Parts: sequence; structure tokens; C-alpha cells
Amino acid sequence: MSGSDLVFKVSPGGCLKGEIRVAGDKSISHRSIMLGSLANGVTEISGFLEGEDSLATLNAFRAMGVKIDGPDNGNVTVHGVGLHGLKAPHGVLDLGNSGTSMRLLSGLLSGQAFDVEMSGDGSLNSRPMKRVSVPLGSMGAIVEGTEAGTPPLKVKGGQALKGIRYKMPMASAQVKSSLLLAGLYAEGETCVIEPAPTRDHTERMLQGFGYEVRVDGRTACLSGGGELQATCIDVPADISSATFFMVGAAIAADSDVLLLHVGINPTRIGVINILRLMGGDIELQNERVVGGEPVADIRVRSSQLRGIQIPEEQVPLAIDEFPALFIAAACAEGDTVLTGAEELRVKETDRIQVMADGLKALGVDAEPTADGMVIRGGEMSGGSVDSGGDHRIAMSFAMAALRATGEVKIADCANVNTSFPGFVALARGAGLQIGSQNGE
Ligand code: SPQ
Repeated sequence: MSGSDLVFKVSPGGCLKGEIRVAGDKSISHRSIMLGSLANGVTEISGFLEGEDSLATLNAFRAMGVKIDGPDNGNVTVHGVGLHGLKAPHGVLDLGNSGTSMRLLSGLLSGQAFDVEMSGDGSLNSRPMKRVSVPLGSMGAIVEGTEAGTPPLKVKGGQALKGIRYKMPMASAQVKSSLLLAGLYAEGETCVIEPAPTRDHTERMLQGFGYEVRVDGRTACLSGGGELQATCIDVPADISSATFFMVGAAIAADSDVLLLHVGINPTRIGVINILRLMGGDIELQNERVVGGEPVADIRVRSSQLRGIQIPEEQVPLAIDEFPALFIAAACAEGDTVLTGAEELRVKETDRIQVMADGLKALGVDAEPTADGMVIRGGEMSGGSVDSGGDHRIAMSFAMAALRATGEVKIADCANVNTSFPGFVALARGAGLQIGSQNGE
């Protein structure tokens, strides 16, 4: 089905209740396939996200000769081939909508003996890749895209890589991870310095596979020439997917949800911090560590939110959560101001512009700025919005209906399956009056 064919229709009002386990963490799922494939031995994964993005990564490794059983109810068995065991794929690797797959693979494939070409859908093929191809070039890799620096990308094999010390110009876990994965194949030490903390799943998981990563503040270093040893990975529920229910429960009167087994890695909890600053009622229960990642059950009850100036240090910690947080801001008392979030303009869509357009279509006073948005909380009407094929925008506007005064109709929602298959059924079970149908 083409992305433009699926429409969500959500009736106004209602509340969210119950215990909910959302889909597995997308970032961790990608990395579990990548590192499992490069390890010596058999890696068992549970809780794997069976979404289109992580499946694109899984299929890419199958195409490079890795035997992978599953997924079966979130269980995947990866028969690792070792760091030098991948084989040339027969055709172009199709990575669909997934920026993580393409950027991390750019680094990992730079160290192989064979050439690879990677491509994606219209959205992915318009996203910037020079952020990885340029520093990888300094390591001796050859990664070529279009003149504009977008995919398709050709990675030339057989290059001798050398470690570098790279100060990232933007806070990006994808760039950091891409360079660290190339560093596995480089001579000497590769160090990446980030301007602000970003998700550290790659560093944690490499350590889980027995590979030494030296982290000192905002610098992560590793040396090439080691080996990965297979392990077991329990993928927690994705805090980015839990976010829709957190925001929905916060804005809808009489709501009370318990989100189960959610990853609360400190580099991902910006949404909790920001909602709490807005007056959200959020309680972490049963905190524990599972396979090197902190996990908790998250209870969220309705509350009257208030507008805030979002602290810039929270931005990279909540980068994927802003579409949903903009809905929270629209329901808050007063103004919410976001700055320092220009990265939102180069996600699956320009998330600042597409969200501002959708909010305005629902009668919300939302002013986009170069690096953020100013949103005045108030009433939200019903209306028609276009997600632009962006999964997070589609799910955010679905939750907006809890507070809208009329039906919210959202176009172009098929890509919800990239990160959260089963969203509609789960949301309906929790109380959202959502239907989906093939549209015009
Ligand atoms: O994989 P993709 O398409 O880039 O997915 C997004 C998302 O909203 O699902 C971003 F659009 O998540 C990124 C995230 O924004 C996943 C990610 C990762 O797994 O390393 C890191 C973030 O991107 P970045 O560019 O800030 O490093």
C-alpha cells in the first residue's frame, strides 16, 4: 500500500486507561541485528520491533549472507558471521524509510571488502548523508551520494581505514554510531566527541558484546581490531512509542495508564523531564536494569499542563518526541517555546513545518521558527491534517483528538508501521476512538 492510502479518523474526546506494552525499541532493535551479525556465535534477541525500519536492517543483513531466524513474536536468532564474514549483496540494499539503517550501515560497510549501494523511499532519499560521508572520508572510506549529499549511497569496499578523533558539529547518535562502527575496522583509535549527550545504545551494546568502548564525558573511543562475542538481548519497549500514550494520558481528563517495561536510558528521557516541567503527573515504578539498559513501568495520569520554555539541553534527549510534545503544548495553559531544535527539520519530514501546519489546521496558534516553535495553548478544533508520511506526526495527531472538539482526520498514515505496528489496536484498546481506512 502506498503511504498516502491510509487515513486515520479519530473521534473527539475520551480518555486512556489500562496497562499497555508498546512496541520494542527501534534504535536498540536495529543495533541488535547489526552487532549480532558481526559477532562470533549465536545471538538471541527478544522484544525485537517487527516494524518496517528494523526489518529493513534485518533484511539487509540477510542479503549479506547472515542467517537470521524469525522474527517470531519478537524473538530473533542471529547466527553471527564475525566482523569479516559478511558477503556482497546481489542488488541494492533497500532501507525503506529508515535513516538509522542507512547512516549506521554507511560506517559499518565502509570496513568491508566489497562494494554496496543503499537506497530508500522518497523521504530517506532526501535526507542529508554528508554528516556521515564526510567524516567517514577522513577515515579513508569512500561513501558517495548525489551532488546534494543525499542517497542513493555507494560505499566502496576494500579501503584501509584509520581511526580519527572527530568533533561532531551536531548532536547525532547516528553520526556517532556510524563512526564507531567504522572504527571497528580501523587501524588505531576512533574517538567521537558530541556537543551534547545523545542516545548511547551503540556504546552500551558494544560493551554487552564484549567490545571495549571508552567513554569519558562526551567522548566515546574504541580501537579497531577486536572481536564481538554473541550475547542475549532483551529489547525494552520504546520510550518514543510510549510517548504517544504518555501525552495522551496527560492531556485527556480521567486518564490513568501504566506503560510496561519501557526503556528509560538517561539519554532518552527528555520527554519525561519536559512533561514533568509542564506539570505532568508521571511516576516511574519497578525500575530495573535489563541487559545493560535501564527499564521501568511508567504511570501517567491526567493533569493540567502549563506552557514552558523548553530547556535546550533536553532537546537531544527528546528529539523524536517533539511531534507529541507539540500536542501537549497545544493543550497547556500559556505559551510553550522550543529553540535549539533545527535537527527536527531533517527527520522523516520537516517536523517543525509539518506539525505547525497540522496544528494550525486544528485552530492552534503555532508559529514555526528556524530552530523550533512557539505554541499558545488553548482549544483545539477537529479538522483534517496531513502527516506527510511521517509516523510520529500521524500518531501525535491521533492523540490530539482526545482534546479536540471535533473529529481529527489524518492523511498518509501507513508509515506508522515503520516504528509502531499495532498502534491502532493498542490505542483503541486504551480508549482512543480511532479507526483507520484506505483513503482517497
Ligand atoms: O531512523 P530514523 O528514520 O532517522 O528515525 C528517527 C525517528 O523518529 O524514528 C528520526 F527521524 O529516529 C532517530 C533519532 O532521531 C533514531 C536514532 C538512532 O537510532 O540512532 C537517532 C536519532 O537521530 P539523530 O540524527 O539525532 O542521530
